Amino acid sequence: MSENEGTIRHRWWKEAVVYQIYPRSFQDSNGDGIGDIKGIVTRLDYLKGLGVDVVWLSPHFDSPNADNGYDIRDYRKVMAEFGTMADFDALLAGLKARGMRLIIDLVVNHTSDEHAWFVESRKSKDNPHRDFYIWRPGRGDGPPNDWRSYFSGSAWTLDPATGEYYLHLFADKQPDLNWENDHVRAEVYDLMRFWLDKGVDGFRMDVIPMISKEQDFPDYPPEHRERTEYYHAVGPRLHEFLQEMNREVLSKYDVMTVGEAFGVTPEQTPDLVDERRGELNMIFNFDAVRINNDGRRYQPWTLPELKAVYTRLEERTDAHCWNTVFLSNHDNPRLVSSFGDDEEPWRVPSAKLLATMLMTLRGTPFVYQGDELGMTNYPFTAVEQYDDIAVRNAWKAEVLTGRVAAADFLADMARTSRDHSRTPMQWSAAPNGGFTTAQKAWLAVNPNAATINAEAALADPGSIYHHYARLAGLRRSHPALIYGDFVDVAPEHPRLFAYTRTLDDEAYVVLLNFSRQPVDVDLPGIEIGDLVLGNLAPPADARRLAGWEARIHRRR
Ligand code: ISL
Ligand code: CA
Repeated sequence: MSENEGTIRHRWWKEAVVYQIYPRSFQDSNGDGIGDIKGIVTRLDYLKGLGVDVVWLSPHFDSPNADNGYDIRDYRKVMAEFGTMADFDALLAGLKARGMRLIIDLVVNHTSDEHAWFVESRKSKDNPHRDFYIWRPGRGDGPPNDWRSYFSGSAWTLDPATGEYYLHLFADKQPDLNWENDHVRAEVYDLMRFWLDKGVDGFRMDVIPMISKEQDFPDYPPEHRERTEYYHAVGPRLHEFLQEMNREVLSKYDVMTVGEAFGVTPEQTPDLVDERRGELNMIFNFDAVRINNDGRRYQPWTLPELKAVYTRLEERTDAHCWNTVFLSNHDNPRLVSSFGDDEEPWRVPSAKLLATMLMTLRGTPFVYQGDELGMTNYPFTAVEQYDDIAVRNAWKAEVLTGRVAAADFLADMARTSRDHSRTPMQWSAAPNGGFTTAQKAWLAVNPNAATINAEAALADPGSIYHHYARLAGLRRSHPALIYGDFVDVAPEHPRLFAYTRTLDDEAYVVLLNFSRQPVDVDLPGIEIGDLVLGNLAPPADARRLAGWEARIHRRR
């Protein structure tokens, strides 16, 4: 906050632009329809040209893919479909050679049920690995408590071998590790060292706030029955575990960490990221990305609500904390379809507007693959077209039981499904968007690849891709856009997001028109200054924004 501004410490990960790669959907190199590491290696110059500093690679580990790699069978092995350890090493070397860094996904709330630890654990009650997971006897004829899986149904599955239930907050093929067990924590720290010693630059930590569980396993408290993530994210030993992890491992390396803080409120954020606590560098707060859906149902949203999220976060995190900025990832629909306007001719300007916002809000920006092309949601119409376990399980639990009408379910999914972001990258107008030479990609390519693709974007200086590159360059060379104070100067305006970023005597005004209609900029007491970068041809009237216009001005 302003009074502490001078004390903010400069860190490479605060200055970085991070790009998320979902390897299954990025680039296939061997024609099997599945993206792979060799494919990524062929696209490193594309990333460098975009202005990427850090790549976050979604899970690349050996996995039976019940949840596309978020169910890990062997933490020290590369998924065969993605390639070999030599391929991974080549990726790391190729990134470093271009001055980029790599962070990988740390998925240690749970493993796959095919992990050797779980295979052992389920064998008998006295197996040495029994206590690596969370086993409890049932209550009456049912599970131990009322906890629900995020992929529908109970979070407990009865295992016939021993007649006990194991806990899985996600799919039944994703049993939760028992973090109370010292051996589990030691194993996790060890696998972290394995990858850090290879030279990776940090971790994105999957659902990390959920690792600690209340040991008497009570039913949900009434206030958390609906949004259970706010219960699971505040387990009693969370901070103790993270401080131990930091002491034992992270503090020994110059790395960055970002926690996927599903269920953490802005008020709780400093507990995880205040640098004096020695836990994480930053977290993903879900308030913005989930403003129009709860992960399942679509809900209408307004711009003042979205703006308020950023102000609330800003007010709760002082100079010892750092935030992230993201509005999409592999668990959410496409950026331009969710927050912009994916109808032509608004798609390009609105995608550039969103890029402007990501790169100029206060925090490390995370760009999800394909958003730099303005890729849109896929026109899904039938349940068979979806791959995601979340959709398939919810269909069974809600539609096949008659609780939700098929048409309503499909209408929600057409707006909220995770698969929108998982359709393959659109590299060119070639069949399957140039993603694969196979007849069929693992998930259908959006038919609009014929026009929305990287080849076209690279050739067009006015493309969304090149706008990202310009924004990344601007951010990199102007500390006020990184470390500067953030103030929303028109919080109530229904269509205009206008904010200042100020550091010492350098000040920017960012103006974003979130609508098709022009907006008059009337900001009493705010001098706008000179135009630095906009998404449309320079305006005739500096005080009027055209539909979806986005501008960065610099005050003298
Ligand atoms: O997208 C969701 C449900 O459809 C979220 O609830 C999501 O599961 C939650 O944000 C946690 O996400 C992470 O952990 C999951 C994995 O499926 C997601 O891909 C991952 O990002 C379990 O590992
Ligand atoms: Ca492949």
